[in-house]
Amino acid sequence: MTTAQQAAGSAEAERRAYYDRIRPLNLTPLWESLHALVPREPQTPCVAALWRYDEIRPLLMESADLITAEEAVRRVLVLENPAIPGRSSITQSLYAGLQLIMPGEVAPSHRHVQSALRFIVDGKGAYTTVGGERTTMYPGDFIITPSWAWHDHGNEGIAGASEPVVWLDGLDIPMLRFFDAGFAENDDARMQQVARPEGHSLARFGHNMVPVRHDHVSPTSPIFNYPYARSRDALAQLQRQESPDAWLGHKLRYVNPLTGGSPMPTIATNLQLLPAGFAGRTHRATDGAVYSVVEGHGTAEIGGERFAFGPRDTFVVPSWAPLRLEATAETVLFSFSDRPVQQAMGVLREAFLD
Ligand code: GTQ
Repeated sequence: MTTAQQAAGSAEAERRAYYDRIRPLNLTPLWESLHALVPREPQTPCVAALWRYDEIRPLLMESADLITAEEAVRRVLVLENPAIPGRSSITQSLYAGLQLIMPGEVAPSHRHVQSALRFIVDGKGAYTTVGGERTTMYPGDFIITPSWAWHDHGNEGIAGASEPVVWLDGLDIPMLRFFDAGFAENDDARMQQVARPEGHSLARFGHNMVPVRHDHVSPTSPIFNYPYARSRDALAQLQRQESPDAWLGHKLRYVNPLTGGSPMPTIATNLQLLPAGFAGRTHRATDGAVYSVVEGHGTAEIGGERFAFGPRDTFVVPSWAPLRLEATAETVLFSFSDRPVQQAMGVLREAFLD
């Protein structure tokens, strides 16, 4: 050992001894962790993952034999990012789960500070009641439960048919946990009184017009069901009338008609169409995103790893992971992310590569 090495070794030993002495005082040296705390670029612990609906559906149906929606309160299989098990998180900031409601069941009324979105994946004829207005669910509908709004779900069927209904829940649960700002309460009644006719919010706010006199002050959109039929129609027309973006295909974001911003203060939502044969270029963004496949087949190449997807599958793209989308058949993807929060903080970054 050289003299220089000996000197370095004893300096290191002195430092360790010093760290040992300051630890009982709840002190730690920044210089040992600075690079990890302030990384050169995002270093998410999360990984890309895909959940195949064909694999999950039988397990979801099995859960209906184990527990009722009433007893479970919400009968949901949580989609956990495989790299951070036990945290009920699909990304660091977002929660996702697949909720099942069987014909005749009720998921009782409650409210919480956490905002929720429902993206209907399978089956029709369930409803959710939000703040006294009911909406019937059809596959592909994007439905919002605003922060602190009473909500109960049920499944009474429609047009004489009744079937299990499954939707993707997206919530800002990890964000609220981060801020330690969560409150929740159960309703006295199992189901809310319906106070307004179905479709009332959409009639008032959903036609590029808003009532001249209204008292909607919440940061969440006054529209709480963005029906698939309408959104899909817009994409079909765009596909006929313009060429797709080389990175995103035909991608529309949902808006709050009162602000032009995202319908939920904490979560952005999008619907995009990839024409058959689409081979997208690579892009990345600091908002990791959750995708639900509505129609079609293709491949998501995430950080170099290829995931083949089909209808009703869910996949997650971690923050800053390069994403390239390909479609073998005409494909429609719903997605959500924490983009509005990053925009409010002025930290959102994205890059369009290739
Ligand atoms: O439907 O209210 O997936 O409160 C997680 C928490 C759904 C809901 C979830 C919830 C709900």
